[in-house]
Amino acid sequence: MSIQTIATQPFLDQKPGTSGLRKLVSVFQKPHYLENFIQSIFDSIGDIQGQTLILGGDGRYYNRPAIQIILKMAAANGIGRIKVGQGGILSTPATSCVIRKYNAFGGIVLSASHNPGGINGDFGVKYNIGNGGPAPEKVTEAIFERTKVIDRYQILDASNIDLDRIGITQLGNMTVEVIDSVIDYANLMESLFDFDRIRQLLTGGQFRMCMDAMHAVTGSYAHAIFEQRLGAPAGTVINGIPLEDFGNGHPDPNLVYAHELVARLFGDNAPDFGAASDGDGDRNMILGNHFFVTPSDSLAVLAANATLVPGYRNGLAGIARSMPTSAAADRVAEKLGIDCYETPTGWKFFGNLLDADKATLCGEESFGTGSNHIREKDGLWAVLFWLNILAVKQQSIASLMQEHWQTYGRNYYSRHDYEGVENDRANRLIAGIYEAMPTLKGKRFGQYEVAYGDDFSYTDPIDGSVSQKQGIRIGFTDGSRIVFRLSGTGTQGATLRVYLERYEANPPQNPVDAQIALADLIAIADELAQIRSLTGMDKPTVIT
Ligand code: VG1
Ligand code: CO
Repeated sequence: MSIQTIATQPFLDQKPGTSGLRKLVSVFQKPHYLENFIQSIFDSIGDIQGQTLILGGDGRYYNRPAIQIILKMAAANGIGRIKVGQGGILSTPATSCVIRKYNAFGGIVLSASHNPGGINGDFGVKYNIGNGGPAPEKVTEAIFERTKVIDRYQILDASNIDLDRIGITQLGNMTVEVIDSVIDYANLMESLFDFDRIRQLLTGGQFRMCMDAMHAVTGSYAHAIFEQRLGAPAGTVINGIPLEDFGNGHPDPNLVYAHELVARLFGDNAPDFGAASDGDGDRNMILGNHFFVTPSDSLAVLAANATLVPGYRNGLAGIARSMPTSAAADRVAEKLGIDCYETPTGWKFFGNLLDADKATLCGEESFGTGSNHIREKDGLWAVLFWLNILAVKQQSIASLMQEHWQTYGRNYYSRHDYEGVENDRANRLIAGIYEAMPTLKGKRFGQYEVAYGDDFSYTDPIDGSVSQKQGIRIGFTDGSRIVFRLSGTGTQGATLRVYLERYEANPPQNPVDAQIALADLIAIADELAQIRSLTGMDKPTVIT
């Protein structure tokens, strides 16, 4: 086995987005493309000689070949040991858990998360640091700078490792340990939640749940946790076999893409509880019988009820949410007398707050919720948290939400996505809002008056790093908000995200549909940004 040094040339499009580098599979398959990016990671993260790394992915197409390449490159670059998930599988939260448990130097997650997979779909690579969380911007920027000048990479000339057999193999001077993908993560979950109580709920014959793994990585974890450890009836987990193309689906747990689950929860004889997770297992959608819980409300409910759950019995140090996420959690924080932090979009911004114990729970409107148990958002953790609360309160989701809104008021909230917009058109739209911004203050739109318009900028309270241009906010005098952002995870064209929010202190007993409650703001967003005329679309592609 010899180390080969291969000459290469930079690719100029390897800038990591909101969550790692995501491209079409065909792009990653170009000669040297993956290798350049991996070598750039190894060249940018400090002294890795003899260190331990964690490696795994969401099982999408190209996962296995990519893992073999990365193992050989790691061995050639002097890494001491790699723990790799069996079959190349590790969900994003499980990777974070394993990095922390074994004090690894960092980890590589192969995933494009909620983006479609398969030979014509997307692939992705992200690097996580030693705290288990996504690399902060200064690291991803260093990696990007390196990709622009890279001229060689190192790889071991060796045969492939058997990824399916648990055990230890030598690859040159490096030890490869194939580990069970699920056990460490499942044990962590069992340490946080009252499994006995959840088991009673799931086996008592009264309560029925359905967990849609969307043929993505969560399948393995959900079977082990719900059906084996918690005794839920077989069939509780649907679409539970991970497939390389996610069964041709779009593994994004929202009302549009998780249609099978939505049909069950909004159909006849619906279960009491439904949940779905995304490609790499870090997102979650929570549904009740004929009821959708917005992720922003979900964060607020978990925070308000946290002390019912063993792992959070002693209360919360603070809450953090991304800027576009609704302020529902802020209301809870206020009542609890704890701080609520507002960060840019992307889990990497929560890492410092969690490490410094400023925040215990974190959440994003994009179906991401998590806590200080790891440093990633965590889909199944959120599902178990909800189940633990429901097991204690013995209440339906609808009545729990209704009670929550009566106590805290309701933040009507919705996100409208316009996917696949031509880049030029999207840029023109954003430029148009910028142009209008200086004259917006004081302007009236029906009953709404603009209080401020700005581009969100964040100064990390722990390390002082500044992140600018994180989304345009238009705030109104009554506290309502419209936020505009372009996605940083898509791979084709641009995705415009419009976030709409309005607060009502005394919402009616019978819940009002958010789209109706937000109708005026939806019209104002269109007037402000000329969405329909500039995108050429008369309605969003996804509404959540
Ligand atoms: C989206 C979400 C963001 C999330 C990111 C990664 O980013 O809006 O909240 O952190 O995806 O999630 P963007 O830039 O497309 O809006 V995942 O589950 O795709 O790793
Ligand atoms: Co994800």
